[in-house]
Amino acid sequence: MKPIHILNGPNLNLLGKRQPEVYGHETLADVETRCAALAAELGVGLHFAQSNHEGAIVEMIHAARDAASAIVINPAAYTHTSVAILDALNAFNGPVIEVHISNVHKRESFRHHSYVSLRADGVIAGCGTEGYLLALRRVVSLLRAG
Ligand code: CA2
Repeated sequence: MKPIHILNGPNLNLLGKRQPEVYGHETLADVETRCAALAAELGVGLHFAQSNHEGAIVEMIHAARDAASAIVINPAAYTHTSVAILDALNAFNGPVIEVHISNVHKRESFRHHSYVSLRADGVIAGCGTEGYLLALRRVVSLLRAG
């Protein structure tokens, strides 16, 4: 099985450094460590990345077309704005799970709409950083079910 790509959008590099009341105390490096441990337990490869640039995320999704069996993505603010990320995901063939650390539906109304949800096979929101682990389990289960 090709690795699973976990992609993160803008400002998530600040995780654990600002707004802990919304996003918790873990850093993105902590999240990557936990995901890598779970991936090893599940016997799958993992590629974990973050960018603050929309075009770079589009290119990461293009790269995943050949290199990944599934995508877990937290597009951050681009969730609510980016047709380009939606179009890139529509050109990817495997499972896609969208993750949000916070419960976007409990927040401002502009966070209630997601372009990415038009493509995602599942959405996890409001489960904190554990959402990444739940998403990883879900894509492995979808891939194993064939
Ligand atoms: O809840 C999520 O995971 C979000 O995708 C996070 C985005 C936000 O725009 C989405 O509506 C929901 C924001 C990511 C910014 O992350 C920060 C983390 C710590 C400090 C500052 C920003």
